[in-house]
Amino acid sequence: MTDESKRDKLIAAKEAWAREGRRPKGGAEAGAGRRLPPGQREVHDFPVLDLGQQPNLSRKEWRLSVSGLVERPIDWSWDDFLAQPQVTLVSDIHCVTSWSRYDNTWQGVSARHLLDVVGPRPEAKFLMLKSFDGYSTNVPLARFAEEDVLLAHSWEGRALERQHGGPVRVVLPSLYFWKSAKWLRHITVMAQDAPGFWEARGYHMNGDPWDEERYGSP
Ligand SMILES: Nc1nc2c(c(=O)[nH]1)N[C@H]1C(S)=C(S)[C@@H](COP(=O)(O)O)O[C@H]1N2
Ligand SMILES: [Mo]
Repeated sequence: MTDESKRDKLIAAKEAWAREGRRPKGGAEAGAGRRLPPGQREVHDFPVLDLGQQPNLSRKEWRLSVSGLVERPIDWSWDDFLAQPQVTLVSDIHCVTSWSRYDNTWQGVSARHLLDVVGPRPEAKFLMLKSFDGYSTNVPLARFAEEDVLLAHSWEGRALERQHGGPVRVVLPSLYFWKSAKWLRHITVMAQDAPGFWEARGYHMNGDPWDEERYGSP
């Protein structure tokens, strides 16, 4: 099979699950006050999920731009990015395909700092995250502005591997992991919500794992 047809098959399968509203069976640990959201199971490896085309970018080639409803648009090189204050944050991953991975240590630039730099306008309510592989995903500005969100360049003390989104990915722990764009390229700040890649194919617009917002928002 060609890469192209493999990718089409994968996308078709996920669209079908989204149509069926397929929902993993709730694990024994699921429930109020628990660390594991409903329908999730803990894993100890770190699965790789993407569209099958992993951009091969050096840090020199990488750039990040932010535009839309902001006071001060940016276009950062790697050096600009590294010149920002750096944070280390530990968080859990919850993937909509039902795996969760606890205690991931990430290092990079906090989303709050990025927002301070660009200054969202009062009418700004949503972001579209866009990646070097053509992927996109929408997130509420309020979620992106939470304390534990970052643009990560390292995981467990090492440069983030290409397969996990290096040079830089978003890490947004309070939503399912499809919202954490790998190979981040651009952020558009918007007043109205709009669907990203999977959201246009039946995934939930918001994606909160505690409310099991997996598929089929109106
Ligand atoms: N650019 C890009 N980011 C992406 C994806 C993708 O296909 N392209 N897949 C998403 C999905 S569905 C998941 S579950 C996570 C997987 O991240 P991982 O491969 O590091 O586990 O990345 C998300 N970010
Ligand atoms: Mo995912």
